[in-house]
Amino acid sequence: MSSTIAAIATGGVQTAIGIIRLSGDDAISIAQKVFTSKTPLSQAPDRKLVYGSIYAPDGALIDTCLATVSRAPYTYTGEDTAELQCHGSPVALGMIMEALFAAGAVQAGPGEFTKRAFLNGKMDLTEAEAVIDLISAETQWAAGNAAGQLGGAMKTRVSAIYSGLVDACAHFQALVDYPDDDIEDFTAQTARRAIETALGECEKLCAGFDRGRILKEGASAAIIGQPNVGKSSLLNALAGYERAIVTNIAGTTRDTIEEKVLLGKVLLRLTDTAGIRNADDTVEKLGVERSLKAAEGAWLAMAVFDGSQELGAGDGEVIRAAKTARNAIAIVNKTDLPQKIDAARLEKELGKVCFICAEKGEGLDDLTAAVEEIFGADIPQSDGGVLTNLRQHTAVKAAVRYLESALSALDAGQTPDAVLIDAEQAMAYLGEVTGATVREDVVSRIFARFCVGK
Ligand SMILES: Nc1nc2c(ncn2[C@@H]2O[C@H](COP(=O)(O)OP(=O)(O)OP(=O)(O)O)[C@@H](O)[C@H]2O)c(=O)[nH]1
Ligand SMILES: [Mg+2]
Repeated sequence: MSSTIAAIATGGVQTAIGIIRLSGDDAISIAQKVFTSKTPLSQAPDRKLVYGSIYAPDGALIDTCLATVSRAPYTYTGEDTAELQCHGSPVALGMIMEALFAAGAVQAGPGEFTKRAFLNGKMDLTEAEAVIDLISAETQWAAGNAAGQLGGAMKTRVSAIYSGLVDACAHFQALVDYPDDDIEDFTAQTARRAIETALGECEKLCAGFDRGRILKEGASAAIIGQPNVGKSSLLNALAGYERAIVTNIAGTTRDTIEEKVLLGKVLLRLTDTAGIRNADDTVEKLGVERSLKAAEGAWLAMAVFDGSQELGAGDGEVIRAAKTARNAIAIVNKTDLPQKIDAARLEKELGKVCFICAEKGEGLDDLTAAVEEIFGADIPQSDGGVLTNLRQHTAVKAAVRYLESALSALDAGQTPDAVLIDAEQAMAYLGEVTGATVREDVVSRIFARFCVGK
């Protein structure tokens, strides 16, 4: 028998509608104790709204609202559930929660509804983790991928690999059980092919992780350039507020400054950097080292140039640094001044050139379109079949190791039982991805990241 949990699902701020959810064996009877309606909730059909009133234990009216009940197993959690759609007053919702506690409900922990759904087999772990990803998605693309995973895209991919390995293990088991049989050659070959296929699929999943991470967490972009070209002005223009100090003194920015910015559909984790030049000053030298490092590890180098100046030796250094990033774009700033820059050379060197006036915020639409284009080409949208979750990635990587080991064991002519052990380990790790073989403490940690009420 499960306890009946209750939580405000709509957060603690004033909203038009505030929803309280209940789940557990007594969800409907507890809801009925506080909610009075013409048709009692215990007699209400599933998923039909019922109009009624909510009363405190002392009989005082708290709210008039709608309620709905759903009976196990056809519910989100797999248990009986009730939902009260009240007015979104945090005070009234708090009073209703008190009434529900008095009637026997207990406060739900973070993610407890989804945890129950997982434990009751309503969803696997990839789908459960997609719930939190969808709620916390910061871009349309991230939301799209999470929705796909919620729809079972990752579960389908991983389950297919898992079931291929079940077949392979059955073949190896046959070899272990009937070593002298003449099925040996055929069976060994079939089993090897199944392991190779599983390995290929796992490797494909791992290869997509970088892309998935960028999709989910945003792409790193380093704004680099010589001193005074307008790097910090660009950061401020994109952030929409004075994030970094801007002055006409070359070398104003000494250290890296970070800011998350949504550029069109692309979430960028921007880093403003110190101007790249041969500095004598120790602090500035360290700053320049950080600038070069930021470019090197970035998904995108946004190389800024002062359009009112001719390209010089220092710009060559900036171009070299930009080329160390995964993608690069040249940004010619200060278009409000007479132009002297050789934009054609920049295009030849870095491929894409945008013209902006950071001070007036001009040209940012073109820059946005250019970044979206680079992103779209490098990070194709996903329907949920791409790994975005570090825990899942770590487990698939471990499966890859065991599958490689299984193949080496086969190559080395080891006995089928040795290969079988490796293949079964790989299956256990794939089971961790979907939750089929995951430890309880890991499950608890996963759901602790959720919000209360989900
Ligand atoms: N005319 C003009 N001046 C600009 C523009 N953008 C920035 N500036 C000026 O250029 C100077 C340097 O701007 P910053 O944004 O501090 O340049 P930075 O590249 O961050 O410089 P460091 O931090 O020293 O490396 C400031 O005086 C800005 O006002 C622009 O579009 N047009
Ligand atoms: Mg600066």
